[in-house]
Amino acid sequence: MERAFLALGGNRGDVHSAFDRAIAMLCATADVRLVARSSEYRTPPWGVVDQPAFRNAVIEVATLLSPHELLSRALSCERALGRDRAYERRWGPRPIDIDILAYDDVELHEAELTLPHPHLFERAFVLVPLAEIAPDRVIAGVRVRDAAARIDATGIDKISAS
Ligand code: A4P
Ligand code: MG
Repeated sequence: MERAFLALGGNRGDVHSAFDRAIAMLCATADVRLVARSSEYRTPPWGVVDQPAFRNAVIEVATLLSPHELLSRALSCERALGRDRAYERRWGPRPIDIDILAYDDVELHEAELTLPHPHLFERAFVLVPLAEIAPDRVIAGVRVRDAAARIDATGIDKISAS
């Protein structure tokens, strides 16, 4: 099985339960298994700042799916959880967003799927939860803990489990 890291984010509705449901759907078949799940973080909106705070988390899965199969699984989970891109603007509010951060050491440069994720190292809302579960993972030659130590994580707050 290959290992992949997925970023979960959302800022509309009950995002915590959307994460639970997304993870259950992603891992509903034997070819995707949950390996690790980070805490959830309240994060200031990035990109379009005039919108509610996000909740973000990162998971690690072991999978037999190819990168494209994993992406289509992620996109169908988003749709099942009520995401409709026709009513959204880029970087705007959404109930759930699932991005593939890295898939093994695969590099892809397609519009449909870019790996590792092109904005990974610019986003504290991704690096902080990723560093919690995979500090020693090296992505594109950079150790996650080093990238996380360098980024400004102002306003990123761990949400205590209830
Ligand atoms: N795509 C290409 N590469 C990938 C990949 N590695 N993983 C394609 C997932 N998808 C990938 O995505 C557009 C297309 O990107 C997908 O159909 C897929 O084929 P999208 O989710 O429809 O577009 P988007 O989310 O509106 O744009 P983008 O650039 O993906 O936005 P992001 O990066 O998802 O940002 N602030 C905080 N604090 N927390 C957040 O989670 N999220 C966003 C959205 C903005 N600000 C945020 C957060
Ligand atoms: Mg996205």
